[in-house]
Amino acid sequence: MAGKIVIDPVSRIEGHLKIEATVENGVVKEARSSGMMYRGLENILLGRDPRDAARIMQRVCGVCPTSHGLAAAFALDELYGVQGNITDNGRILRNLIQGANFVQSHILHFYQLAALDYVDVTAVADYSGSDPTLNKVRDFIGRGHLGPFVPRYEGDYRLSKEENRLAVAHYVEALNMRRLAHEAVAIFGGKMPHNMSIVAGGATAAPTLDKIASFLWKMEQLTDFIDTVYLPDVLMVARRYSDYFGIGAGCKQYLSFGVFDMDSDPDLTKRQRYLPQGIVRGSELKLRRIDPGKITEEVESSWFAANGPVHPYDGQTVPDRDKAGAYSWVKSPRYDGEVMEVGPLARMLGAYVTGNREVKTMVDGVLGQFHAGPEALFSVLGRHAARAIETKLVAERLKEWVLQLKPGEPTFTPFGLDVTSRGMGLHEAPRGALGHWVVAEGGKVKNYQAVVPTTWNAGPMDAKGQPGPIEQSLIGTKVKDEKNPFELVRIVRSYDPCLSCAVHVVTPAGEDLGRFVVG
Ligand code: NFE
Ligand code: MG
Repeated sequence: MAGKIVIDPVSRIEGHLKIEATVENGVVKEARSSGMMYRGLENILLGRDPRDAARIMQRVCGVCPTSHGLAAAFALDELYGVQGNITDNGRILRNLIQGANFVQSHILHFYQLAALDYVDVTAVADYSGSDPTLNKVRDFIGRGHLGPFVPRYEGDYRLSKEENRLAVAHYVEALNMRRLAHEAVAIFGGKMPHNMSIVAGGATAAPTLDKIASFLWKMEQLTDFIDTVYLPDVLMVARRYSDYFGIGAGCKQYLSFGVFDMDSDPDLTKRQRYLPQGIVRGSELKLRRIDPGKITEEVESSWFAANGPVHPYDGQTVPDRDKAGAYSWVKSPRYDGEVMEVGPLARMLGAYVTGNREVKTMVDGVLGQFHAGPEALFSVLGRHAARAIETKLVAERLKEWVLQLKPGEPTFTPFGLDVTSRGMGLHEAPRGALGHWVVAEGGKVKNYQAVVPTTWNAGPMDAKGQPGPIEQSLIGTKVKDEKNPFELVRIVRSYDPCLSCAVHVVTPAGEDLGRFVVG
């Protein structure tokens, strides 16, 4: 028996992703991950003042704009030659803006995007207690539509009624927590989404005592939520669905560019970062250094004019919607020709194998509860656990870092504008490794390329026939009911894909590049 499962769009992610899985005798044999929307921000930058990149590139996405602002700023730091002269205030402000966004994004992912794969909201339908939130949700779903709580995948909801109700109440509370985290970004970022503060040469916000106190207070409330709600909820789901420690492994090769600068070493590959840079292979559990020269993108299976595997400095973004054999607007990034998974799991593995004590204690604590070894991390639940642990770590660090700001001291280092040069910004977004590469001539952008976390994770097959990480995670998965493929959506969502980011490439004239039926 062979059949094809098409999920289009995969909802409760950001952007437009289509998944196709060929299933034989109940097991996925082939899988295709397709980005179904063409954008084009890299091309918008051509001919502009390079400083615009730190504003325009944030428009890639409303979920992780801080990361694009910061990746652009890192690339521009190098372009303008100030990468070794970022002040402590500038460095810390960037970390605070970025870190508060991580906290928001991870809470968003677990509750608003992923939780409903495991939590049955209909358990609230006959609620008769006094919790006002649950009463509101009961009345809402009692009107006959489940609104944001769909699609549901019947057949495998395993929490008890009480656990389901608790999780639904936390789903609503998480919205308030995300507001707090957004406000924390805006304290030093000016606004969220699309902060105005991260710029080449540092940051522009003035670190005043009232802002420091306000940021700290918000982080206190957030760490309380992470400790008492988010981490326990992830463990609750993990206990009921512990088989998902063995599902969705994927390529088992992990790449991180590192994040949260601890110094301003001019070489981004030497800079001390709180979460380290490097590659971890599941087979050896060691952190290996990265050579950024080995990063390439190719378009073998993407709707772009072919130019082979090329380094991003030489990359092009030329759409070709009629290309034979192509099936995605996402390109295929590779490191030294190899497929790499990026994201919180990659970062936590990097910290784990380099002996970060806190990470080791937390990761071993979770694995110990399930009598599992580190290989259990290469899984759907491994990704959720890594994300939750990272949220806790980052929120705790933010409370320390904000107290290191120096009110009254400079946040920004000036530079000259007439450059013919280039710059690389390697950095981590909540969803993983993010790189921006800029080439300028006579003070104007000549080329701009971004290689984005979801491009790594959701990219299609390359010329060597290697499927992308999400595709590899799907292949080999057992599907119980082809009409109700909950296993597949759980795998896809564990990556927290964002297709707005992955397909960041709009034609200036707004040309209609293709029409797709969304079924
Ligand atoms: Ni649109 Fe993004 C993050 C970036 S994902 S969310 O995190 O960069 O590819
Ligand atoms: Mg790109």
